[in-house]
Amino acid sequence: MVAQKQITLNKHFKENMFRFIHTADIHLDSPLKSLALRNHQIAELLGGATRRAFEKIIDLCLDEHVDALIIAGDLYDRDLRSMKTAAFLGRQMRRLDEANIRVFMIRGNHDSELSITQHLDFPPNVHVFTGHGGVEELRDLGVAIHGVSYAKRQAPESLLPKYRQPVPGLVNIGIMHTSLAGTAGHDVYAPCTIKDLVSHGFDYWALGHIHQRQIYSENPFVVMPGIPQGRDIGEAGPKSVMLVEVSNMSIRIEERFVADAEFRRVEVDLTDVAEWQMAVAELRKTLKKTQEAAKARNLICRIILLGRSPLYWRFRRDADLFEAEAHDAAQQLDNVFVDGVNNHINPSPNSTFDADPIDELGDLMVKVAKDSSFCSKAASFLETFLSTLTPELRDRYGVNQDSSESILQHLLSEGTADVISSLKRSQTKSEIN
Ligand SMILES: [Mn+2]
Repeated sequence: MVAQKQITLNKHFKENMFRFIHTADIHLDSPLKSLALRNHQIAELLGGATRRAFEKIIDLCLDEHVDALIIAGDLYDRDLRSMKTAAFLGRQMRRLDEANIRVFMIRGNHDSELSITQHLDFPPNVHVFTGHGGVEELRDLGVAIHGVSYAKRQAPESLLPKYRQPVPGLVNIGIMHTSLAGTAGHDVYAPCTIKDLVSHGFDYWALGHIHQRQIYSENPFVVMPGIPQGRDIGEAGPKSVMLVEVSNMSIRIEERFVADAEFRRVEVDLTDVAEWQMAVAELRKTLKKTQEAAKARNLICRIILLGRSPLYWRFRRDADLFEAEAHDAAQQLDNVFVDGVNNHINPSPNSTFDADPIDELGDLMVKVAKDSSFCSKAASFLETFLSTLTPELRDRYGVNQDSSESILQHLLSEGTADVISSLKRSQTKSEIN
């Protein structure tokens, strides 16, 4: 089911209809993140995914016979160095031109006016707003489209003052690339508030920049469509564009899924699962269900193992074996891939304190790791170790007192568990021999 929402315009709008697709942040041909490169199948899949998603957006424009495509910035990822990217874009834009579909786009921080190192050969249906901003009036269709491009990569001030007032008697659409009020720890780009946008008097704000889709306001519409193709597990979930219809004094929006590959975090709860084969069966079942719910043809999963399980030590010891099982399970479903397994299993209460001497040793080690005199000795050892590192590596391991304390705790608990699981491994080996 697609999400649909509608507002009523309190102004006269002509009989005719105006329909458009709103997208942003395509980041065409953006380089692969290092994680994807570890798995050649995923690397191959993601290598062409932004292009395939863009092609699907063009297909959707043609299938729906829309009047226009609106791109709210960051169409490509960085200065357009590749002739191949430019040629691809030109081809796709010409497909729209042949169908009399217009394109209205602005440049964002990734594809600002300054970053264009090669001339884009766009057909005449494409209108790119400049850094000064402007308005395109389509009087026959009853709409006015406003846009302002990024002149430079940075936009520390609000761009809203550059937008004209709404054109009276027309439905006004504003295209803006903005980080809105911003998130702590991130640079701001053309900062402004939802309230500022709402009070400007436009009927639909077509935003871009934030990769997570969100409808910030419904009257008027203030819409961030999100990235149409996720590029790593940080951009998980179904990805889409907005199909917008202006007609009969109303605006209706509809979400349409376009991603070629979808990332998902797949949680597998192994509470009380005591047999390895049962854990594998649970994983297979969960993968199948996830595939059925996915919106894209290809699915890239990050498996998250959870719960309190008697298999805790086995999973710690045989993590590589379970990862191989996960790849095998994925391979048996078409177009499903696993980009990693995160083990967050906890020991079940009755598996920790049995008569096994190694478990008893583990219990003792956990207690010792909490002892204050042990901790201060370990801390001074860590300090000595950190002082032997290069400054860059030291930065990665924490630069202040608080972070080195949490690193110490992390190392102690991980180290304890690793020692126990490797002792268990040698115990198993000696049993076999
Ligand atoms: Mn951006």
